[in-house]
Amino acid sequence: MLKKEIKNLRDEINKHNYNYYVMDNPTISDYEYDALFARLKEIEAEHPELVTLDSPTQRVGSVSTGFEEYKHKYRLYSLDNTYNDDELRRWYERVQKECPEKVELVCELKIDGLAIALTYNNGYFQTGVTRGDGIIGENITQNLKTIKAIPLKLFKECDVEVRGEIYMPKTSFEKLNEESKNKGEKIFANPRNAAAGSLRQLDSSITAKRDLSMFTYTAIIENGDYLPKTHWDSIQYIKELGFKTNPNIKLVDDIEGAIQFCKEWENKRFELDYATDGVVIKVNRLDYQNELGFTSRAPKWATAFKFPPEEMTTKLLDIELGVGKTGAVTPVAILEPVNLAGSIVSRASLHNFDEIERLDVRIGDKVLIKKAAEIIPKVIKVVETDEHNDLPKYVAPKTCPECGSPLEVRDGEVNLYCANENCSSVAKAKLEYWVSKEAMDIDFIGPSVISQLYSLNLAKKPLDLYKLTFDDFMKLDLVKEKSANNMYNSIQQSKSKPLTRFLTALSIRHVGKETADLIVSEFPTLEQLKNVSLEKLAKIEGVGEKIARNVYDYFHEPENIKMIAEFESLGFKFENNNQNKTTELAGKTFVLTGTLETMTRDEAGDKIKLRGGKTSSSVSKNTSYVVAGANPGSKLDKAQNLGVIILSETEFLDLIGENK
Ligand code: 0OW
Repeated sequence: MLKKEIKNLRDEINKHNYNYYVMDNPTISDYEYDALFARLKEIEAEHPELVTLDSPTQRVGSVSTGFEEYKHKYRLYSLDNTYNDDELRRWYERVQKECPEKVELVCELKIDGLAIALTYNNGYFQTGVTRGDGIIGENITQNLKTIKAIPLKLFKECDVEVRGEIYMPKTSFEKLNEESKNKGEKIFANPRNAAAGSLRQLDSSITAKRDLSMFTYTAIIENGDYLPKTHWDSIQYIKELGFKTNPNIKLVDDIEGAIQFCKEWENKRFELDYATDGVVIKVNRLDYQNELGFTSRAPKWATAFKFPPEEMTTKLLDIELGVGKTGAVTPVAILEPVNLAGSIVSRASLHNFDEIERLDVRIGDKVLIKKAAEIIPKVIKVVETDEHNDLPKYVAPKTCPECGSPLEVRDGEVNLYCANENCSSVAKAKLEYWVSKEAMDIDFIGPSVISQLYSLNLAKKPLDLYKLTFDDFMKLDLVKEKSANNMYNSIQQSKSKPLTRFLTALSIRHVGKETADLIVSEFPTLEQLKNVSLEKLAKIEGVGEKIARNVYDYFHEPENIKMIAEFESLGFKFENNNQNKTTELAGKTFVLTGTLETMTRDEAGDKIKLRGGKTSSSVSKNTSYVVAGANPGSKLDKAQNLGVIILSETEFLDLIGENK
């Protein structure tokens, strides 16, 4: 009897949650809902053995010490962006070229939230993971359970992995910020940050109060009762499973229909109660998606159209000067805080002093700012006012704000540079860059620690970091044993970071992460980097003369040679996966088509590159091999027409000597 009552209560409450949080259609009053919930909790308290995985009481309530890393079973890709109709049409032409029939498209609003992946076994919610870098995310299952748009049990008992976007409704975001302001707590700049901050709470009962929701847009069905043939059908299936999907989705015949959809929602989106920053356009047929495949970071069968940034006017309160790691002194506009495209903005870029001259912008002016591609906003122009002419014209600085040295113009550059290569600001900027995520990614060492190490004369340049002892860190304010240990260890451990990170961290002009990756994939050891010729560097696709010259000169500068030798004597060993690069496939070009059983196309590509081969996305008479997996597409026909050698997956594995 009791078992029956508890099951009825559970199903009843889950049904009301589904109606309210997934279908936006409440079917019970809060009072009645609370009564049911209280009764269920009461019975479960007396009979804990009757609690089930999908009981609504299991949604709240655990404090964790941290989130474990979790390797996604299937990679979460990002999206390439387009910013106007022509780019959209060009994308569609590339897509249509690969597909025999007219390509219809699905248009979805691009929710500006946090991407996550959910796995369900036999219909029960198992794990929820943040996207992370697409390969490794964080397991935040406990926090995701508190989101009622996420079903604990599906309407079908299948094994499936879904992806979607967690978001905080705008109204909830405003309310949360209001409350935080009243409590003197920090406020979030926009709903996406608020959602991210709420999901990263170690105490899931805080997450539970943050009114988060989710739109689901991808399902990977492992053993379901049905395999959709189109994205449109997969969205219907996702709904049948019990997930919330975005209602403003549209199936269109071609790119003109998609452009229409983007125009319609460019302004209509402000009526929605959730933040969107564009439209995601996807090829509808799944066999075509398979055929088109992926680049190294994003699907070729989808693209994001980004809405044009918004503009706002506000008052220019001051102009601050920043000195970067290259010594460039750049002006930053300090603004009266204003809400721009969902974010509170109080700083904007003024680029350089020529720009200030051109705009004739003066402190006290009313200025128009614009969010350019969703990063730091920029000052577009001065808004004509009566006061403008009474304000004093801005005068560019003659000396460095940090060290007082004269500023100089460098050939061909618009920026002003601090002439003093020992300028403390430049040195600190270089140290900050060294430890940053993009470079050596050293935890526990941020700008404030750098600034203290610098002013205490403990570290003036990156090399000094590796000579610091535990006791040195104990000299810093508020640093106790635990964090001194963390700081010391994370610096020491950084000695075994990959060579690409080290090359990036050296701050060679125009050599950031992407370029460093290109160079190291050709020359995977430090020895090779030090001795490679200028010509060979310039030959690397995407590097070119200018950057090759910067790299070559850097490694031939006497004090750099000395510094690098010191790094090596400190025990730097560069682990990277190209150490065992061979040349057995040198001169061979491969095209991969269809789905491989034993690896992704990315992994196959890496194996080919590791053996000195190249991959290409289209078949031509220069193609050496086409590797055809399951459901190959038009590339196979083309290979047959051109007489290119076609390999099955097994034959490919034989060729590379990996057929177990
Ligand atoms: N933010 C979204 C959204 C969407 C995936 C499928 C393969 C690559 C993108 O609303 N509606 N659809 C997709 O499709 N992705 C979306 O967002 C992702 C999260 C991370 C990168 C994209 O922004």
